[in-house]
Amino acid sequence: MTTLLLTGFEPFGGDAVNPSGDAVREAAARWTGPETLVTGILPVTFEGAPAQLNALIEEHSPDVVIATGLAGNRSVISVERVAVNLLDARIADNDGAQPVDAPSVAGAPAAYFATLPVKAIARGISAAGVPSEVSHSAGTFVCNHAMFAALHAAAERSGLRAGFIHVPWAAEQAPSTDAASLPLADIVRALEIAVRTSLGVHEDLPVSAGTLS
Ligand code: PCA
Repeated sequence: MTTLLLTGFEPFGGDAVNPSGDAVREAAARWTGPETLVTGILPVTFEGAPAQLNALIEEHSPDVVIATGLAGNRSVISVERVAVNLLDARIADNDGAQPVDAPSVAGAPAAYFATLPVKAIARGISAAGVPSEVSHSAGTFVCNHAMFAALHAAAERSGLRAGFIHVPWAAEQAPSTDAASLPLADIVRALEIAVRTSLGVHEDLPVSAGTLS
């Protein structure tokens, strides 16, 4: 049985909601299989997020991991391509921890690339009418840390593929009317397309999704 682990995050930074967690819960409620979809909502803590993610991987032995989180300054669905082995927190996490210039995993490579078909995922989401792009930075906070943990696990477990998706605010919950946002239903749809594409596509598209600067 093929199993996919899809995670979102709890709220952080004083916000009451996190659209990644809401979208993951909604995607789980709508899931029709036939693959097994396991979901989890991770704490926004440097200690807890990788610990919980690794525990879910141990427990369920998924074939694919897609972790998701909020990027409140972005207006499109960002399919992350790179996780860096660096923690540099501009704000404290939900434990009050604020590491600066620490490794995500000591002794691991400087970076990992996502092992999901990031271009096919971004194209598929855009083709469904939801704006999406391939992103080359997941930041240096807890989301990058979780993505690095997932890819570190994937490097050590044969057959596991992993990646990360940042989502904008959900329009229904955006903290201000100025904040870029997408309807929650569009975010849910984007995650469903990411799940289906990750399960069905093993070689990414031979097209550029690069940037000049
Ligand atoms: N976004 C944060 C951490 C949790 C979340 O949803 C980030 O981008 O690192």
